Amino acid sequence: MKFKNASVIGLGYIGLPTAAALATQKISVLGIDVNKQAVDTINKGEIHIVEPELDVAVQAAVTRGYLRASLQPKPADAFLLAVPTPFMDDHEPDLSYIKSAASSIAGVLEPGNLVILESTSPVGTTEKLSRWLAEERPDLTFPHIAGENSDIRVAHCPERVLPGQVMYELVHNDRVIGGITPKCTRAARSLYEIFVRGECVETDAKTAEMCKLTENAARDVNIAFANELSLICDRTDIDVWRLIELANRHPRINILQPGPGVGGHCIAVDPWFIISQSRNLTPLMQAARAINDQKPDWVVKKVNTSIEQIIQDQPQRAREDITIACFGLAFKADIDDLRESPAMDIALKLAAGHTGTVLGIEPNIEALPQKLENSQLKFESVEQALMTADVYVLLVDHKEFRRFNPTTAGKVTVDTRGIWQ
Ligand code: SAJ
Repeated sequence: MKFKNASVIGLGYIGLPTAAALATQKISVLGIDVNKQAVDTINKGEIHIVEPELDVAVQAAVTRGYLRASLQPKPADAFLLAVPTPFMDDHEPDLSYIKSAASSIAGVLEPGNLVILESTSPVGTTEKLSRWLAEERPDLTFPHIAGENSDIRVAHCPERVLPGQVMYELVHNDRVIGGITPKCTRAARSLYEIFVRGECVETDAKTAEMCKLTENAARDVNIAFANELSLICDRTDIDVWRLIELANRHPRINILQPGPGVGGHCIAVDPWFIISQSRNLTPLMQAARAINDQKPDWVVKKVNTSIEQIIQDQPQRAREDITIACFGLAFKADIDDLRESPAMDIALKLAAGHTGTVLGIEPNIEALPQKLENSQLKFESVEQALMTADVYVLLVDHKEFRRFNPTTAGKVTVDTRGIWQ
């Protein structure tokens, strides 16, 4: 299948880089988003999210006329849906963004079009997408009913890029591509081969859906193992990071790193898409979720124990005179993303429970988000925090925090990432 143009629905952390990657290969791309500000920003050749090298790619694509953003879909050869798939309060997946994206493109579909779901989705969602489109376009045929002879091809190709390395991984990672029929798979593959240098591996839609969920669930289970080890090692006074380093010297062992908990919108979310469809078959994944979700509370307790220790050692110290500094608020190293961050959760819990000052240090942002202005957490610079803190809590292994080590200066530290060990 040949493509002259494509439309990407959802211009966030995945959609915008994908749109730019296609546009770089001289495919004329129309990006669609419900956020007018994002649309206006992109049309100026600028970006509304933080991701290395994305600014240059978007600016070049817009300047050369290959990328444009709009609130309204238009006909195109291919449509890529890259919208969020969060979960609801009961951990059931929320597919409403996919449904409304489907609804927004249904009216402009034409025979021969390809529709690709990129969003991480529970097994069966690609077929649901095909059904939703069919309901809105009874004049067209879709692969879940018409099979290989359908007017429209529908496939799943989950994104797998790591925030912070998106532009590189988008091009170099292998892609798993699963259509509702083999013809759908091949059509999607010919689109990705335009910009992907990794291998484009063919499968069916269900396997592709499960593959993406499996990758993130595997990472969650592995991190949970590391987090469980960190609790055991804390009690037995063993350096867990050294322990893991030594164990990983075994040629068939590769344990990940413990931390303050698992954050972001993927690893802590996607296992639920498997669990919610197979509750009785997923005790391991459920245990991993529980272990990783409980880690922030364990860290809060650990900090409180350190404060007790200071007061015990220096009875003249009042609790309200003790300053806690939380180094890092983002959900992982060297990014500015505070959403679903265990570090932020810990800092806010400490701020709410401690009678003294609690400082939040995050070199990747200018100020705390407005909604936190009334919290007890005080935004502070690294330098100022280093001068005033009594308890140093390392929550994110940002490069800025590797340049000093309060442990060597005899300070009280709670290091959840092992960089000051
Ligand atoms: N974390 C640890 N210990 C580790 C690794 C990570 O505690 O050893 C924590 C991080 O600090 C963070 C969380 O896990 O809080 C998630 O970070 P991450 O770097 O593991 O993953 P994400 O969410 O940035 O991106 C993941 C990636 N998936 C895998 O590596 C299997 C990425 O490739 C996916 O594209 C992305 O999810 C996604 O969108 O699904």
